[in-house]
Amino acid sequence: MQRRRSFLRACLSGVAGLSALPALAATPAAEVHIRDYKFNPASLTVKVGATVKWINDEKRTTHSVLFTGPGGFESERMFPGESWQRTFDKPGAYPYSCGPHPEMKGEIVVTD
Ligand SMILES: [Cu+2]
Repeated sequence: MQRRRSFLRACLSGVAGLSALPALAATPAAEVHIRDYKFNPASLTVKVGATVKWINDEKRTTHSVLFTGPGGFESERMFPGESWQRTFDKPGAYPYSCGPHPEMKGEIVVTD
Protein backbone atom coordinates (compact mmCIF):
# COMPACT_ATOMS: atom_id res chain seq x y z
CA MET A 1 0.00 0.00 0.00
CA GLN A 2 2.80 2.34 0.94
CA ARG A 3 4.54 1.58 -2.30
CA ARG A 4 1.42 2.20 -4.35
CA ARG A 5 0.94 5.62 -2.81
CA SER A 6 4.45 6.79 -3.65
CA PHE A 7 3.97 5.56 -7.22
CA LEU A 8 0.83 7.69 -7.45
CA ARG A 9 2.69 10.69 -6.09
CA ALA A 10 5.42 10.24 -8.70
CA CYS A 11 2.78 10.18 -11.44
CA LEU A 12 1.12 13.32 -10.16
CA SER A 13 4.36 15.24 -9.94
CA GLY A 14 5.04 14.13 -13.49
CA VAL A 15 1.76 15.66 -14.60
CA ALA A 16 2.59 18.89 -12.77
CA GLY A 17 5.89 18.93 -14.64
CA LEU A 18 3.99 19.08 -17.93
CA SER A 19 3.23 22.75 -17.34
CA ALA A 20 6.86 23.44 -18.33
CA LEU A 21 6.36 21.84 -21.75
CA PRO A 22 4.78 24.66 -23.78
CA ALA A 23 7.90 26.80 -23.35
CA LEU A 24 10.12 23.96 -24.56
CA ALA A 25 7.89 23.25 -27.54
CA ALA A 26 7.71 26.89 -28.65
CA THR A 27 7.38 27.31 -32.39
CA PRO A 28 10.61 28.75 -33.78
CA ALA A 29 10.27 32.23 -35.28
CA ALA A 30 13.52 31.87 -37.15
CA GLU A 31 16.09 29.27 -38.08
CA VAL A 32 19.86 29.33 -38.29
CA HIS A 33 21.33 26.62 -40.48
CA ILE A 34 24.82 25.35 -39.80
CA ARG A 35 26.79 24.16 -42.80
CA ASP A 36 30.41 24.27 -43.97
CA TYR A 37 31.44 25.55 -40.53
CA LYS A 38 29.21 28.64 -40.83
CA PHE A 39 26.06 29.93 -39.18
CA ASN A 40 23.58 31.08 -41.80
CA PRO A 41 22.42 33.77 -41.34
CA ALA A 42 25.36 34.83 -39.18
CA SER A 43 23.39 37.78 -37.86
CA LEU A 44 19.70 37.54 -37.14
CA THR A 45 17.27 40.06 -35.64
CA VAL A 46 14.14 38.82 -33.84
CA LYS A 47 11.46 40.23 -31.54
CA VAL A 48 11.41 39.68 -27.78
CA GLY A 49 9.84 36.34 -26.97
CA ALA A 50 10.97 34.77 -30.24
CA THR A 51 12.41 31.29 -30.38
CA VAL A 52 15.39 30.65 -32.62
CA LYS A 53 16.20 27.17 -33.84
CA TRP A 54 19.69 26.09 -34.90
CA ILE A 55 19.87 23.15 -37.27
CA ASN A 56 23.03 21.21 -38.05
CA ASP A 57 23.00 20.58 -41.81
CA GLU A 58 26.51 19.11 -41.91
CA LYS A 59 27.19 15.59 -43.13
CA ARG A 60 29.53 14.55 -40.33
CA THR A 61 30.52 17.45 -38.08
CA THR A 62 29.04 18.25 -34.68
CA HIS A 63 28.51 21.83 -33.56
CA SER A 64 27.17 23.72 -30.58
CA VAL A 65 25.91 27.22 -29.87
CA LEU A 66 28.14 28.89 -27.28
CA PHE A 67 26.87 32.26 -26.04
CA THR A 68 29.90 34.37 -25.27
CA GLY A 69 28.23 37.36 -23.57
CA PRO A 70 27.45 37.78 -19.85
CA GLY A 71 25.67 34.75 -18.44
CA GLY A 72 26.76 32.84 -21.51
CA PHE A 73 26.25 29.13 -21.80
CA GLU A 74 26.68 26.38 -24.33
CA SER A 75 24.03 24.24 -25.96
CA GLU A 76 24.43 20.53 -26.13
CA ARG A 77 26.34 19.21 -29.15
CA MET A 78 24.26 18.87 -32.28
CA PHE A 79 25.01 15.90 -34.46
CA PRO A 80 24.17 16.12 -38.20
CA GLY A 81 20.41 16.48 -38.58
CA GLU A 82 19.89 17.54 -34.97
CA SER A 83 18.67 20.92 -33.80
CA TRP A 84 18.57 23.03 -30.68
CA GLN A 85 16.44 26.05 -29.83
CA ARG A 86 16.38 28.96 -27.41
CA THR A 87 13.72 31.52 -26.59
CA PHE A 88 14.89 35.11 -26.09
CA ASP A 89 12.93 36.96 -23.41
CA LYS A 90 15.08 40.09 -23.12
CA PRO A 91 16.16 42.61 -25.75
CA GLY A 92 19.84 42.87 -26.51
CA ALA A 93 22.67 41.47 -28.56
CA TYR A 94 23.59 37.84 -28.05
CA PRO A 95 26.91 37.03 -29.68
CA TYR A 96 27.80 33.38 -29.97
CA SER A 97 30.31 31.00 -31.42
CA CYS A 98 30.63 27.24 -31.63
CA GLY A 99 32.20 25.37 -28.71
CA PRO A 100 34.45 23.07 -30.75
CA HIS A 101 35.06 25.68 -33.51
CA PRO A 102 35.63 29.11 -31.94
CA GLU A 103 36.24 30.62 -35.39
CA MET A 104 32.55 30.18 -36.14
CA LYS A 105 30.70 33.37 -35.17
CA GLY A 106 27.09 34.42 -35.03
CA GLU A 107 24.83 36.94 -33.34
CA ILE A 108 21.19 37.18 -32.40
CA VAL A 109 19.83 40.71 -31.94
CA VAL A 110 16.61 40.84 -29.92
CA THR A 111 14.47 43.98 -30.26
CA ASP A 112 11.41 45.23 -28.38
CU1 LIG B 1 31.16 24.02 -34.88
